[in-house]
Amino acid sequence: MTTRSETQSTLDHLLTEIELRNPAQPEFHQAAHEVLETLAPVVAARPEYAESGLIERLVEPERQVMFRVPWQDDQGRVRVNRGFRVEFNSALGPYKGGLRFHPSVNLGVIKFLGFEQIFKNALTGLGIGGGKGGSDFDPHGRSDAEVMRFCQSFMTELYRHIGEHTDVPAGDIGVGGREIGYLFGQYRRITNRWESGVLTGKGQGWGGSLIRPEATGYGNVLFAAAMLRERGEDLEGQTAVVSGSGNVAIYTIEKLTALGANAVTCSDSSGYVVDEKGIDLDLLKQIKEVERGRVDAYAERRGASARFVPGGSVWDVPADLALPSATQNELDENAAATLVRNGVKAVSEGANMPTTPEAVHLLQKAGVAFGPGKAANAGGVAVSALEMAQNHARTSWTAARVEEELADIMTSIHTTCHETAERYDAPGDYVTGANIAGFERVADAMLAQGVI
Ligand code: NDP
Ligand code: 2IT
Repeated sequence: MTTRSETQSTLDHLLTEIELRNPAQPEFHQAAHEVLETLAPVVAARPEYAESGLIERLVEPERQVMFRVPWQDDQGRVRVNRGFRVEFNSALGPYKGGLRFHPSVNLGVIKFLGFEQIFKNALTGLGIGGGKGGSDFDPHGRSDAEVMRFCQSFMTELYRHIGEHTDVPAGDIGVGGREIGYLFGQYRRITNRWESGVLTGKGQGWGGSLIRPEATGYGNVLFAAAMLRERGEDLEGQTAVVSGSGNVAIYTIEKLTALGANAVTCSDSSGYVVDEKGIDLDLLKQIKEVERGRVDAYAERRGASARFVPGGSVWDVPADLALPSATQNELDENAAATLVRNGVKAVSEGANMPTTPEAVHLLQKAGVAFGPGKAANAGGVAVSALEMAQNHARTSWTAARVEEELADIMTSIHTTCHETAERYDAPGDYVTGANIAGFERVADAMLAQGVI
């Protein structure tokens, strides 16, 4: 029997190998580190994992595609971006995961997101593998026509790698309903197939699921509520700080408000808004979803209760709950210390890896309930899988039915993480619970399927 400390040193050695084999990919190293540092108990208890080279296989994507995306801007100038699709693991089902369009995208960023997605998707229990893609294209300030031409060029290469039984992309940062529409239109045109299950996050009326736009934010709030329930509390009357002002942030604020909490902030890369009366969602949706504007416009139009803080850290605002919903590494150790000083009770990740490892440790040490993204934000991909199910059955479910299924899935993910953490002597540690529970599902499928 291998001891946990022997296993940990094997895992540490593997992490060094990962860094050497994947140079200049700090986000991927970070994601691998965060998972591998919690796996020693399960790998020590199940030697077949180490004997079968399972972790070495798991950290190597099954396939990585990189391609040129040429397109013409409104002035007729030719632009060139880089496209990515990392098909990380298909042991549990077709590759599934979003597409991100943001200037910071590179292979390491897509690999971190794809790696996280493997465990997240396993936690949903819905038979989906892990993948992620995107481009360093920056949609900010681009016209609709430019975004359409970019999406068409992107799909002109991507189409040959995806399919309803192969790889099913969806949205992420910079990719919402508009982009999914353009991508779907081009896929259909090139392939001459009505293959609705090839993309999720589609529009209502042509294969999209009700509640998919809301699902990530709603799901994260349900996860936060489940963590609070473990401590004998609920959301009623709690003050919440939310970062971001995109898809995830907006529907996080909507659900928090519906369940009696007061969401007082939102942000974008220009700064943050604090609104003592609680964020007015109609105004925020108008500015962000209709006008595609910046958050300072919110403060300008809202009146005396709101102010815009340029730059600045949204985590300076005192609150009971924090729900980071913008991007990776947006909540660092200093921010975590401030949150703790201000009495935060729970932090639940709507974004992927928004909390730095140092900040996670600080929060956990201070006794704050911490919901890692791969569990807390799994509601989005879960409803994507429900969209695929509806597409396969050529049917569409009511909003009430999808919301009920989403609530059941989030409860089950919470229970799984909670019980797994207890089983491995880490009560209340949702990071360990989520990593081990997701890992076991994928690892057991890989073991059963041979050396793959
Ligand atoms: P959106 O593009 O709709 O919104 C992103 C928001 O985050 C914007 O307010 C944006 O501000 C801000 N943001 C992005 N990058 C940065 C940055 N580098 N610094 C500061 N602010 C930034 O994306 P989503 O809401 O879909 O995604 C938000 C997070 O949630 C991401 O981490 C994503 O991976 C994760 N996620 C998304 C899911 C989904 O279903 N959409 C599912 C699960 C997780 P600005 O416009 O100024 O850039
Ligand atoms: O990070 C994520 O889980 C997403 N961006 C959603 C993926 C999906 O396939 O719905």
